[in-house]
Amino acid sequence: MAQQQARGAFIVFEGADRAGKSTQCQMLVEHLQAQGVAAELWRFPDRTTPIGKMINSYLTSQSDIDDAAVHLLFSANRWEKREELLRKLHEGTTLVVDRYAYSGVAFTAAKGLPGLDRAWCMAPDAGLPAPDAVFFLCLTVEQAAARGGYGEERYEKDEFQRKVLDQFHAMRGSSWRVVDASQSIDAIQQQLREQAAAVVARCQRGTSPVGKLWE
Ligand code: ADP
Ligand code: FDM
Ligand code: MG
Repeated sequence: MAQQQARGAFIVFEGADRAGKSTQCQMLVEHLQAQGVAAELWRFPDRTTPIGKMINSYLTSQSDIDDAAVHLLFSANRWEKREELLRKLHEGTTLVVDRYAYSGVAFTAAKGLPGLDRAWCMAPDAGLPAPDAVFFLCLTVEQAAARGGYGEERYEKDEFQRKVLDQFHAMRGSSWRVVDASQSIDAIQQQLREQAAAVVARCQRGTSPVGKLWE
């Protein structure tokens, strides 16, 4: 059997809108870096690429794109980053990623459109690198609402967010760590740091190759 190399960890954050993903990702990356761990913050969609710019224009309602087509763009936006993502991990950099394919599936499947069921939504992401851990920040729509109003983007509506949450819960798997996101920012961060340290250490031992979605 080929000997495995030490590598960076691939950690994904998922959860409801306003659950605190972006806040916690940023804090975790800064913490890891302060500990001497090579770490980068990534996010999906990555709005900087040509595909990401089309997605941004859709999310900000500057353009309308067919639901199936935009789903494939979100997936393509992950595929176009695949090589760089794997290279970074193998160079030893830990990636903390704000949303990934689980959001892709949850948001399209939540539309409840004929033909676009969960199996269809999952298919284009099959074979992408699988995260070593998914930190799911769990918050109800009502708790999220107490954190202030939505922004201007498509999908930022209570009724739709409820359906998205149902889809997330249906996808929970063994790599998921569910965190109660109604706690204080610091209490959540403390738990995430402990969980992340274990994942980073496991990947540094070099016994754990990067998996593939949805295997
Ligand atoms: P997300 O990226 O999941 O949409 P953000 O990190 O942008 O969430 O946080 C959304 C809002 O909620 C921000 O105003 C943020 O300061 C606030 N917030 C984040 N975490 C908490 C928390 N644990 N308790 C209270 N407010 C929070
Ligand atoms: N989103 C995100 C999708 O619909 N599909 C995807 O594959 C991904 C990664 O884009 F409404 C949605 C989820 C959210 C929006 O918002 C991105 P943030 O604030 O940039 O996370
Ligand atoms: Mg965010």
